[in-house]
This record gives sequence, C-alpha cells and structure tokens, in this order.
Amino acid sequence: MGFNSLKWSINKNRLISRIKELGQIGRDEDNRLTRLAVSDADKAGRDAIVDWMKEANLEVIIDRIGNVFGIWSNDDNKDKDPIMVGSHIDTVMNAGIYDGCYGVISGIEVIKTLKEEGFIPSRPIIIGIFTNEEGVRYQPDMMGSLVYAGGLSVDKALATVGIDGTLLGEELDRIGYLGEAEPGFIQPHAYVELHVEQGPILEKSNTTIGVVEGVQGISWQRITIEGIANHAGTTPIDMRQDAGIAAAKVMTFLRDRVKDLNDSTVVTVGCIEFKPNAINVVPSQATFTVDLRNPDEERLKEEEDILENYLEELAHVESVAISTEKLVRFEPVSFDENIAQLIENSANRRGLKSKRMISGAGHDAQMIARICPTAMIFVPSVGGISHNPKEYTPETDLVAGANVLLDVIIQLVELE
Ligand code: HGY
Ligand code: MN
Ligand code: MN
Repeated sequence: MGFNSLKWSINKNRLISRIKELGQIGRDEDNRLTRLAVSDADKAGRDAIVDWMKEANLEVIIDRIGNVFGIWSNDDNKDKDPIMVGSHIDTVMNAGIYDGCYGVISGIEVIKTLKEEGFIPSRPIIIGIFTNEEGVRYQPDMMGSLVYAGGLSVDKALATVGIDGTLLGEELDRIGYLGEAEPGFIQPHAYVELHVEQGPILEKSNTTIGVVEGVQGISWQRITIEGIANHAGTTPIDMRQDAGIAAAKVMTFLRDRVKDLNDSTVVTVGCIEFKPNAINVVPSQATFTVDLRNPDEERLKEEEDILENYLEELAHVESVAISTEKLVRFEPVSFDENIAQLIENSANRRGLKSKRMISGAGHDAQMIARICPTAMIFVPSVGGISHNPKEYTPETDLVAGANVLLDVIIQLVELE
C-alpha cells in the first residue's frame, strides 16, 4: 500500500459537528427527533447530506427508489467497479442521532480526508444513503438497499402504501427524490458499512471495534384477532370472545417462551391496536405486529412454526378468528471474511480492541451482501441503548470507527 495511512485520521471536529447538525434536523416542538422515511424531515436531512456531498465535489446521483449516491471518480478509474460505503438517515420515532447517520457522515468524512491527503484512488469510491432502512412508515425495512440489490422490484416498492395511507412513490416525488437511475445501476466491488452497535456487547466487553461477520434473520408479521364487541359491565367472562385478551395471551406466550429458551431468539410486539378501543367495550379486534429474530435460519423457522401452532390452538380456546400477514422475512447473512480481516488488522494497527460479532439489528449491508463482498464495522452504544433519544457513542469511539473505515477503504481500493 503506497500510503502509510496509519497516521491519517479523519477530521474529528467536522465529523462530530455534522453528526450533531444532522441530529437537529427533524425535531418536533418537544425536541424529539423523528425523521421517518420520505417525510419532510427526511427531505431536509437528505438535502443537508447532498450539500455535504457537493461540498466534497462528489457527483450526486439519485435512483428511482430515492437512494442517493455521492461518487468520487476520475478519468483513469471511472470504468472500474467502485468501493461503496453507506447507510441510512431515516429514523424511528423519537430516535437517537447516530443510527445510520454516523455511517453516512463518516463515509463523506473518509472521502474528504482522502482528498485532503492527496490520495488518488485506483477505483471510484461511492457514499450511499439508502431509502427507508427503518421500515416504520413503509414496509419492508431496508427497502432502498433491498431494491438496489434486486430483492424487490422498484415499481412494487414505489406502490407501497404506508401506515399513514400515503404512497411511497408519490411521497418520493413530493420531496424531490424520485430519481431516474435504475437501482443497481452501479455494481459495487465491495461494500462496507460503519454503524453504532445498538446493543450492549461491545460496551460490556470494553471493546472499541466490532468486526461484524453477519446479521441475524428477521421475521415481521401482522396478526389480526377478530372477537365480538360486547358490554364491559353486563357480559360474563365466560361469554366473551375477547380479542384483547387473546392478543395479551399471544404476547405473554411469546415472551415467556423466549425467556425460557434463553438462547439467541428475540421477539418484540412493538405495535398494537384495539377496536373499537373504548374503555367499556370488550375489544372486537386486536391488530399487532410480531418481530422475531434469530441468527440461525432453522431456529427462526421453528419459532415461526411454533407461533403458528399456538395461534391455531388459541383461536379455539378463545373462540376468536386469527389471521396473519407476513410483512418481512430476511434470512441471516454472512459477511466477507477478507473484509473482516481488513477491519481487524486496522483495529490492531491502531491499537484498538476488536471483537467478532453478529449484528442483532438489520442493516442495509444485509441486502447489499447479496450483490458484492460486504462487511460492517461497529462502535459501542453506551448502555446498549438505541431507537431511543438516549442513544450515545463517545466521540473517541466515533473517531476510531471512522478511522478504521478510512483504512479499510484505502486497502480495498489498493487491493486488485
Ligand atoms: O429493524 C431493524 O433492525 C433496523 O433498525 N431496521
Ligand atoms: Mn440503522
Ligand atoms: Mn434503526
């Protein structure tokens, strides 16, 4: 490698100030950060990132699903497959400022640093923002990267109706990010995503760098339970067809089962809605989501089957009708060992403790791994907290992670 990049470091003040600046975009009157995919707040965040891409003299291309790419290429290297870094800037409700944003801003920072150091890459380097990684407003999650990787047709994705009844394609057009490039228009030579861990593993082991070897499988489904509305005061308990109680039984069944399993299965019921949702009416309908995850595909399938059997039995016991709708199903993915090595070597050279691990959270890298060698770099989340305004990573760790990304990009570019 012609450059002793070990001495190179990204510009800490620029990195931290941009993370904080982006973290202010999309706050409500109570100062809560919510930048749901393809919302006005998302537009404002995208506009800020595009400004930083242009300030870095990158060519900006937007594809049909609204993925945004900043491209650094020259006449000598423009015909070679690029090294891509990226992540997302859409958030959940009342979010932290690091999830996704850290990886995007670090990607621009790495390019800025390489330019300032006079580095001339033998391959183009691209920084990408993928649309709708969170999947809160429109499902599935990791939508933009899934479309980019060919796992979902762009027309089907654009026709997605959100939880607020809006059409994704219309919203993309409204915020000015309905691009023209065909998703997948550039075949990356490799993809690296830098992200906060969002869990407790690195902090608990007092480790700075996570060398992420893969992502666990994800199963999202919506369950609807139909009972019969009745009077809360006059209806004896044994005459009720109570959708609410049936839903509560599913939730406690799942939690107790996973707790007893005490393995790597996790389950979450994050959304629930009763109808008619009145204090003195036995619920006629309960609709809720189940997020099941496991790093082992066979085990994840097993848990899905066990839930399906439980629902069949519960319908009889509670005299209710139960239907399910599959929302998302991603198998576990394994990342590229060579890139994992590069991450580990960089951490070692920089005197940073590193640890191999699997990601509990879904990421765009999970999708891009379908089309090119891919890996992820994690830095610790204090208290393992994420999807929460208390999400926090110390500045020293943010800088360390971005410097490891810098090293890995240089080496990927230099390796033939
Ligand atoms: O659900 C996830 O793991 C990611 O935050 N979209
Ligand atoms: Mn994320
Ligand atoms: Mn997230």
